[in-house]
Amino acid sequence: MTSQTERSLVLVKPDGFRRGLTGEVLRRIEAKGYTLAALAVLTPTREQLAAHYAEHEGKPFYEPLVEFMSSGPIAAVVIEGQGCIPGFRSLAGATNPTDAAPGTIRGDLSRDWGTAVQQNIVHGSDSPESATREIGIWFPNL
Ligand code: DAT
Ligand code: MG
Repeated sequence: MTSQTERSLVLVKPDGFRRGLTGEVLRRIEAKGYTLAALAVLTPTREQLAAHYAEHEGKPFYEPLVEFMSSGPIAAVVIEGQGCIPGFRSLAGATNPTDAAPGTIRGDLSRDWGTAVQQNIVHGSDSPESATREIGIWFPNL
């Protein structure tokens, strides 16, 4: 890893995993040129989700978010490459799938299902500090 290389934590959320879209998400990451540094399939515990989503505790969508994220298996992925933190956020698109542009993961593959929490296929770290913290939650041995 060069000094400029960065890593980001990507989650294929239960909606994406359940719908068989993990391969499509990984395809877009690899087609962009980022590499996979770690990959795991697991059902998140509440403890992992409380740590991962600590910044959202107390918000109206927090409980539905934790409920949704623990509803089934996810794919946790560490990706690598210069600029991959903002780069993956661009690939993912806007948080709300209705607003996400066509061509993005959320714009192409999701929609508003009328649920209390947005089901938007993927999570991606939003800063180098978040990436380091989040990778430690999902891959403590990395
Ligand atoms: P992002 O996943 O784009 O970083 P976030 O960190 O603000 O977005 O929120 C975490 C997740 O919570 C997001 O992916 C979907 C859900 N969410 C965010 N804001 C919401 C809202 N106002 N109503 C319903 N769900 C929301
Ligand atoms: Mg976020």
